[in-house]
Amino acid sequence: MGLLTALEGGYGDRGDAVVMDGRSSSWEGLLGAAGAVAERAAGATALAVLARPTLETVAAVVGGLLAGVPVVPLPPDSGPKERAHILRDSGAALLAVGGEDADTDPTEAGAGIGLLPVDLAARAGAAAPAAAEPTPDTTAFVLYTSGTTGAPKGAVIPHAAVAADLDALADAWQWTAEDTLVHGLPLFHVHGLVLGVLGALRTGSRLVHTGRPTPGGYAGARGSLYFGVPTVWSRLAADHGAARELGAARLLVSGSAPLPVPVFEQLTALTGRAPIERYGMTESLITVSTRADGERRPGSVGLPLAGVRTRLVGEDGGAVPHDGESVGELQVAGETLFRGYLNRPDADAEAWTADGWFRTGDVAVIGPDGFHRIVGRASVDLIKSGGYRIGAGEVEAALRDHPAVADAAVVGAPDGDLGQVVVAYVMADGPVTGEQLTAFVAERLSVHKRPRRVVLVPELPRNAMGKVLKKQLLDLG
Ligand code: MLC
Ligand code: AMP
Repeated sequence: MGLLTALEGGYGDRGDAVVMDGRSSSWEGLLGAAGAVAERAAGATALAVLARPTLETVAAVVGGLLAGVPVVPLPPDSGPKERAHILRDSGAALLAVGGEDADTDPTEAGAGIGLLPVDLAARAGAAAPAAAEPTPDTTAFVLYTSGTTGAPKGAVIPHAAVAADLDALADAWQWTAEDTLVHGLPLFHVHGLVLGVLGALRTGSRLVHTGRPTPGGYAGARGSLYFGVPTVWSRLAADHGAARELGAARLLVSGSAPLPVPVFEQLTALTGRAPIERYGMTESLITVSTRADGERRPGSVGLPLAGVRTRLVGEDGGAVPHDGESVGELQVAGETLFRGYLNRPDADAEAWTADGWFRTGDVAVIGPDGFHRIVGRASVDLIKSGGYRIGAGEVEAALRDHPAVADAAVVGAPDGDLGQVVVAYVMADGPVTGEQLTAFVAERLSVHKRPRRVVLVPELPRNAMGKVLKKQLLDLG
């Protein structure tokens, strides 16, 4: 049996598997459409999927996985610069598109890339040879994620890591086929796609995707298990009526960024349910979580999942005690880890320790009871806004492409709604407005990477080495 045990294992008589974009698909229908994709994709180097939140996207992703072809989700709002990088770097031979994108001009996909229109009514041909079962070591995904500098890096994630992570989460959250999972997260990241789609198809729980993660959408969906990023939970906590509706749910799960303690408390008061908080990364999948049957402590992400090991390392490379006070860089090891970055031996060399642990770049504290608290990031150049990871360097490079920009420095400023917002400090040498620069970035990269605020400055503060002093910029406001 492959990765999607419930889907492949005959849940065909249990009604709707997935409700998304106002339509629904049975387990059998989804498997049929995915089988047709698998038939077309078999043998391809990689299958890129234009990842709108639609049933076609789900069928395309499942089809790629069934065929043992690496799936490369493409953010639907990514501009030409980001899209060209992902398609070129991943070596994708095919781009799966659904419904509204089916008549995309093939030249738009890029030279040598074929379009694979996804048809939900399609079924694999009767004569189709059964696809050889992908081995655990087969690449499931190449997920593009931002580093501090440069273009996004492709994290290579094997089937075995996804399976191990979903099973560990099912154990921690008592997640079963009896659940109805609800979320409205994007389908091109770990949270919305790996947990939010494959988790349902592996456990056999029904999935209701709300399109966008709005309080009203969540309240109306009547699920037992809800996923959200902290921005979603803080917007929900501000809508008392919607929040109370979620009191009927079994588990509310927050992740992708720190859940502020006041939001944890408001949510608990309004729903009668203390949220589960869990921690993860694209590269490691989810590694630490509180448990359905355990304590849920505000400000804490809980304990390592089954199969995951964690440790804290100090700046001198020495072990940091798990005393609930000492901070160190969090390093992780275990079955859920990615294999490395595609085409980036330099990034691999930085990310892995000599003894095989992955450096998360997050700074944490571990208590004597094993509970983990994430206290920040080692670099100011990785920004988390609305749960999206945004590299300051990539936004700076996009700004510098503008003819009126002499130089730019990007920081993440604290924000009550999004956690952090992207703020750009720009030295201009021509006439340009902040709105124009925001639109310029939104057109080239994914829309969520656009600066929400642009400050035109005569000079950027620098140290003696010429390095921009980002902490000083943050103090400027
Ligand atoms: C706005 N829009 C623009 C624009 N400005 N379009 C073009 N140009 C501009 N200048 C449009 C957008 O396309 C969008 O359209 C709409 O305006 C609103 O977009 P937004 O302003 O970006 O929405 P916002 O309210 O900021 O979104 C908040 C949010 C979102 C919470 C809904 O940030 C979100 O979905 N976050 C989830 C991130 C996530 O899943 N992270 C997981 C990473 S995995 P339209 O048409 O779309 O409405 C990970 C591992 C782990 O971290 O641990 O989980
Ligand atoms: P991404 O690669 O988009 O998956 O982002 C991973 C990063 O999100 C981590 O390195 C953390 O900085 C952050 N993150 C994820 N979950 C949490 C959490 N529960 N608390 C704090 N930070 C988190």
